[in-house]
Amino acid sequence: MYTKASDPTDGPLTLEELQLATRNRGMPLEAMRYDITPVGMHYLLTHFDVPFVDADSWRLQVGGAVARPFELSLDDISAMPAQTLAVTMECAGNGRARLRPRPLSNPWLYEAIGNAEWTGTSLWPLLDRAGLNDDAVELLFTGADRGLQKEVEHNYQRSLTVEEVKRPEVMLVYAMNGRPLEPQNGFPLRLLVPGWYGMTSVKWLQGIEAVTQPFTGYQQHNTYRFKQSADELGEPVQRIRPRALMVPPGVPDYFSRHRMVDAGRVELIQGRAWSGQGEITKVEVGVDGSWSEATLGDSVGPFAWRSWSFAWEAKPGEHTLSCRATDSTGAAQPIDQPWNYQGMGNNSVQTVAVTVR
Ligand SMILES: Nc1nc2c(c(=O)[nH]1)N[C@H]1C(S)=C(S)[C@@H](COP(=O)(O)O)O[C@H]1N2
Ligand SMILES: [Mo]
Repeated sequence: MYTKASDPTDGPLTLEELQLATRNRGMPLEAMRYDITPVGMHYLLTHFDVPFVDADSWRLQVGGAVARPFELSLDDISAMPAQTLAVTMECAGNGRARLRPRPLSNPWLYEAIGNAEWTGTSLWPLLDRAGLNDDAVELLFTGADRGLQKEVEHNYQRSLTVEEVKRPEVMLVYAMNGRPLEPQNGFPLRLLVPGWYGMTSVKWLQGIEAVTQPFTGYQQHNTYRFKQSADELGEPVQRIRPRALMVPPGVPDYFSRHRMVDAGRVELIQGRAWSGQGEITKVEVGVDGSWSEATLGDSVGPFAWRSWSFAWEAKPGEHTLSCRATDSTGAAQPIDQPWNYQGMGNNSVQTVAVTVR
């Protein structure tokens, strides 16, 4: 029987969730050893189908409430001043599958993250060239992919306020880790909004339209909301909440992923921490519920994760390791996350069970 996605569940994973999970892979947490996530290990989230885009005939349309609408080819955009930025991206639904009851959508645990090096051109100079009308309030970004969600058919679209797109780090990107975007990451061009959860960084971008009313389309109004029930509008999900994750220590059991560590030596627990709200100022590691500060390493860039490490004297027995980040706004990760209807922004602390033998 088909389980409606509006019925949150704490039952077994449904085939629909599995179907989404096999299309939308996560980043294996051991990949946090790399400063820059290899493209093939970066997480993926695609709502509909990956569209087939012919780069030669593709054009980006810039229009709406502007004085001078225009279109650009990929060559035009590649010829503009380029910047490269390491940016940690995270899906707003990361952690969803740990909420009870479990909201039905892509069932992420911890792994909807990646830190790529993106190359492109800053968006604001382009909008300046188009000349925004005085009554323009938002920019609407349209992707080439199309499908239905809750019976509403639409192209994937998200908007941002004029204020937000003035940030120089908001860019149109055509390369990831020095290579043209892969089809699944938005070839030939995507928006990149550092600091915001991933849904804002529209892939397969084909249009940018200045609008005079706030956009109320499906991906803006019906989803990406912190809310308690279907009929509530709720607050919009925007910036990435602080999170620390650890590289799973020792070796795993294949099926359960339970970790085994050898006793009699100091185990270096390491990981990454990030926040879209401000710099990471503290990471703590919990060993069986008792917390100590980890040593912070460098940040890979102003919008990228920061490394951390902690020397653990592993004594024989069963242990629970946890990690918790705090950012410069004072926000810290909760131990228990209050439930929300769509399973958004669950940044509760990671716990890893370890057997020391
Ligand atoms: N056009 C389009 N853009 C999109 C999406 C999509 O389904 N279609 N998914 C969004 C979401 S929810 C996330 S988390 C990121 C994921 O980017 P990635 O697959 O390159 O990691 O892309 C965003 N941009
Ligand atoms: Mo997402």
